Amino acid sequence: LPTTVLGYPRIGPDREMKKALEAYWGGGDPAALSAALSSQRERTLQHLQGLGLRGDGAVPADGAAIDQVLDAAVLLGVVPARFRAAGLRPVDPDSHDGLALVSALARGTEELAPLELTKWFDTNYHYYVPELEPGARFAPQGEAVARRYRAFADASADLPRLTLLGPVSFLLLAKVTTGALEGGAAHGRTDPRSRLDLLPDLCQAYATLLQQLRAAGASWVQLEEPALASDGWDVPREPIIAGTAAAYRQLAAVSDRPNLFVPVSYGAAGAEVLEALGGSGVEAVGIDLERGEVPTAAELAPLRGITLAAGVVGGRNIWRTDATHAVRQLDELRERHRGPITVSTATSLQHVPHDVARERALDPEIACWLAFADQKITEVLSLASHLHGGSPELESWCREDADRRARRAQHPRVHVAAVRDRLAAVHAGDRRRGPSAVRREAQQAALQLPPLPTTTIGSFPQTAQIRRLRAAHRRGELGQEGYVDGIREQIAQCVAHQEQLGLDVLVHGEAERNDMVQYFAELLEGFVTTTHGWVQSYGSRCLRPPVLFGDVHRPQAMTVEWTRFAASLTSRPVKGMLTGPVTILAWSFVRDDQPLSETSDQIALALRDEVDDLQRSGTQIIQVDEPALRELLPLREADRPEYLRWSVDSFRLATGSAGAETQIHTHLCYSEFETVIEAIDALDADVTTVEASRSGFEVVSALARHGFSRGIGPGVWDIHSPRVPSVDELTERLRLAVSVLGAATVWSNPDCGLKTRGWPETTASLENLVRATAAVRAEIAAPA
Ligand code: THG
Ligand code: ZN
Repeated sequence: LPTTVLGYPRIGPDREMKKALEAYWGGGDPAALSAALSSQRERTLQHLQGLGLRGDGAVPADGAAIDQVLDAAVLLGVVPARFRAAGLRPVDPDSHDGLALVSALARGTEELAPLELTKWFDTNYHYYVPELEPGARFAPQGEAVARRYRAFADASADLPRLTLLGPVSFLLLAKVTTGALEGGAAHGRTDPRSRLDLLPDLCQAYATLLQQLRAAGASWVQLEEPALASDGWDVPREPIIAGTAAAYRQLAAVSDRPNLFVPVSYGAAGAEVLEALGGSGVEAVGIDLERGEVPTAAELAPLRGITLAAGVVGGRNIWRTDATHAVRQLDELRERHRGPITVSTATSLQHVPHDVARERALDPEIACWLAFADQKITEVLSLASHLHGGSPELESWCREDADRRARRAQHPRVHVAAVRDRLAAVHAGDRRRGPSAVRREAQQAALQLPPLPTTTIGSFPQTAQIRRLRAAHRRGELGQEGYVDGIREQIAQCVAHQEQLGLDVLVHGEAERNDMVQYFAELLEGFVTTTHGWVQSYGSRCLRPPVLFGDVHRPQAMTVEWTRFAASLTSRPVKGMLTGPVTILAWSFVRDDQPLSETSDQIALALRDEVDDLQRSGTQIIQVDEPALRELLPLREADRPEYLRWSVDSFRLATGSAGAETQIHTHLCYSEFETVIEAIDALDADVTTVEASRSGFEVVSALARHGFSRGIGPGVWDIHSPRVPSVDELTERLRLAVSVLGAATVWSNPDCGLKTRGWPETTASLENLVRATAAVRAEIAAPA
C-alpha cells in the first residue's frame, strides 16, 4: 500500500456539493446533482494525485454524496421498512433514484421521519444512524459499487482505493429497532447484543461488493473500522473482538477480491484488535498514532508480514504535525514491526478545511503554524520520503518545524502574562455561589415571576433580512452606524413580538450573531477565524470553526449593549445570552500546547467579566449555554470523571461572580443526559433548560429520580421540525413535567433556539405554549 491518507473533505473547496445538494432539495434537477457529484469526485481525485499521492491504491475514493455511513447503508441495502413501504427501495446510490433515496433518508419526507443524526466519535461531524430491523435482509448494490469504481478509475492515472465503512463499525454505529411501520422513527429497541449475530450475513453482503470491485479492476479497498478504537458500546468488548476476527477471516477468504486495508481510527486500536486483524488474512492495517502510542513489538507480532499504515499525521485538528515526534514514531515502528510500513493519517481529513494557503486575511505568523488537509498530505509525503530511504531535506524540515514551534511558544499572543497570573490566582471560592435556596428567594423577590415562567432559549428566526444586514456590514457596504440601527430595529421587533405573545422572560433574539461560537471567537483575544475554512457538520450543513491559538481574554464587553437596548424597550426581564466555555472549546480548533482544562478556564474568566458587566448594567437573568457539555464527554469511560470535573468547574468559574439575586440559566442539547446528570446538577445553575421532546421526555424522569431542586425547563416542543405543536400536547407535557418535578421548579419553553425556524411557525407555536401554560397554571392554582 503506497503512502496515503484515509479520506479527504467531500463538500468541495467552495462548498460545491453543499450548493448542489441544496439546489436539488429546493426542487432542482437530479441530473445537475449527479453532474456535480461526478465532477466533485474527479476534481478531488486529480487534486490528490497532483499533491503527490501516487501508485495503485494511494488515492482514497470516497463516493458518498452526503455521509459515509448513510452511503454504506444504501450500498448494503439497509433501508428501513417505512421507506420501502413508500416505494423507496434499495438502489444504486449514484443513480437519480438513489439520490432521491439518500435525500429522503437524510431529510425525511412529508410522511416519513428521517434517519437520526448523531455525533461521529470525538469530532464535530454527525452521521446518519442506519436502522437495523428484525428480519430485514441485506441487499448489496454490487453493480453500483462496480460502476462507481470504474468512474473513479477512468478519471485517474493510478488505481484509486474505494473507501467503505467496515462491517463491525457499521453494526455498532447502527441502531437496532423493532421495525415499527408507523411514520415516526422506530424507537423501540430490542436486545442490542443481537446485532453482532448479523455479522456473518453482513459480511456476505460485503463479499458481493468486494468481488464486484475486483471485477471492476480494484487492487485495494479500504474498510474503515473506527468503532474498534472506542468502548462504551452497548455490546461487551469480548464479542466485538471475536466478531472482528471472524468477520475479517470471512472477508479475507473471499475469492477474487481486492487487497483489504483496515484502518482503525479515532483512538488506539489496542492489542486485542491488532491480534484479531493480524490473524485474519487482511493485507494492511492502519493505526492512529495521533491518539495512540506506538504499539510494542509484542503487540505488533500478530501483524508480521502485513503492511502497517502509520497514522502519524492527525486528521481532527489544524495544527502542523510535530515533525521530530512523527519521525521518532516511525523509527520506533520500523524497529518493532516485522513487515512493510507506509505513512498515512490518523483519521480521514474530512474534519479539517481544505487549504490554509487560501486564508489571505490570516496573520502569516499564525497561518504558518497551521496545516489544513492539503498541508497534511504534504506532511504525510515528507514523512514517507524519510521512511523510504531518508531524504536530505528531512533534517532541515524538522529543524524548521522545531523553530516554528519555538516561535509559537514565545509568541506574545500565545502566552499573555496577565491572563496566566489571573488564572493562577483563582481559588475555590471563585467557583462557588451562595446556597441555592437563598438565591431562589432573592431571585423570586427581584423578578416576581408567575409559576411555570415562559421563556425561549435565546435565538429567534434568522431571516433573510437579518442575514443581508450582517453580510452588507461584513463586506463594508454598510457602515457601523447603519448596521447598529438595523440590528436595533430587529431587536425592537423581536421584543415587541414577545410582549405581544405574553412571554414572561424575554430575549433580544441574537440578530447580531452568525453563530453562537463564532460570534464570541471574533470578539475575544486568543482566537482567529477563517474565510474559507468550512468543514461539513452534517448533511449539507457546514461550519467554520474558529482557531483558538493563544491565551484568551476579553478586550471589551461583547453583549452588554444589545442586551441593554432590548431591556430599555420593556418592563419585563430580558435574559442576557452567553455561550459557555466548554461549548466554545468543543466547537473550535483548540490549541494543543496546554491541557483543555486550562484553556477552558481562560475562556471562563473572559465570560465571568461579561457576566459582571451584564449584572452591573442591570441584567437580572443571564444564560450561559452549554449545549456541547455532553458532546465533549470522552469516548473512554476512564477519562470521563476528570473531564466532568474540569468542565463543571469552568462553568462555575464563568458564573461564580453572579450575585444571589442574579438568576443564572443554562441550556443543554442533544439528549442522552443520563450519563451526565450528576454534572448537570453540579453546574449549580438556577435554571436549566434541556432538550427533552425528541427523547420522549426521558430526561424528566431521570432528573426526578436523581432529585433536582433548582429550576428546570424540559423543552416541551421539538424545534428541529417546522411542525406546530397543539395546545393539547403542550399542556400534556407540562402536566407531566409538573407531576414529576413539582410545580415550584418547572419552566415552560421550547427545547432549543429558534434561529433555524421561520416566523409563522414560531409565532403559532409560542402562542400555543402561552395558552398551554395558562391552562396548567390554572390547574395548579385550583387542583381538581
Ligand atoms: N454552532 C457551532 N457548532 C455546532 C452547532 C452550532 N456544532 C453542532 C451543531 N450546532 C451542528 N449544527 C449545525 C447547524 C446549522 C449549521 C451548521 C451546523 C448551519 N450552517 C450554515 C450552512 O451550512 O449553511 C452556515 C452557517 C454560517 O454561515 O456560519 O446552518 O450551532 N459552532
Ligand atoms: Zn439546544
